[in-house]
Amino acid sequence: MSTYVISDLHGCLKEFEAMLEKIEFSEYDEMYIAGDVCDRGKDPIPLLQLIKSRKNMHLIFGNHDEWLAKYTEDLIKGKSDQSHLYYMGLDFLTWIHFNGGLITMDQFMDLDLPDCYDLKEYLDNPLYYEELEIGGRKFLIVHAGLGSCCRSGVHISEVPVSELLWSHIGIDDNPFEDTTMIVGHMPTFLYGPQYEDKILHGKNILHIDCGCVFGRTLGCVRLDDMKEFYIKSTCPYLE
Ligand SMILES: [Mn+2]
Repeated sequence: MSTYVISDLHGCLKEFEAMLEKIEFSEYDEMYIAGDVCDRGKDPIPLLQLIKSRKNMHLIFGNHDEWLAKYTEDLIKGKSDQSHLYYMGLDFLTWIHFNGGLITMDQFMDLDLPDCYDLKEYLDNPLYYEELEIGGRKFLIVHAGLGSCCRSGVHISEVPVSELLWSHIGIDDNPFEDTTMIVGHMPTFLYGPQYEDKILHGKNILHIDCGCVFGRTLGCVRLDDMKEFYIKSTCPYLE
């Protein structure tokens, strides 16, 4: 039995399936998805449904998953009354128009009503972080960072959800001495061209978003032996 962590799938179902094949993922393994399953890529809703259907896949929310969760009720209303969606606020428009939410919204609204409610129920009970101990080594998995709580002595339960979802963490900014952090959110190529296409190792912290949806790679780490696995993205390359 092995434990894997992956992040920022952003609708990249094909690459995720290729990764599952590569790591020979079985019912005896566990997969933690460190947020941002939704938006930008081709298949966010089928991907979310796949993850939801597998007992051994655990979604830790990212900001993009939070966006869908926040608006499921409105989208369900919009299925029978489109005018409902004309009056959504700036945050909704920011999600739909500037952050790749349109495809997620479209695919969600194309679902049958029972499937909409199934997904809504799944998203109504989010996980924002996970602490694991594997082979005597402690791990903390979170989507983005700790924000202003990034200081020694802090406990993860004190960190506001908005920071866990949205903040940016520096390459070496892990305040926990005895715990290895694993984060996504910020594609590694944005830290510099030398970090492109691979998992970035900071001081006791791994940045695992390798920018799959931006045409780079999908990275995955196995916590039992810290072995890394990669799948080349089929998405268009974006600067
Ligand atoms: Mn994110």
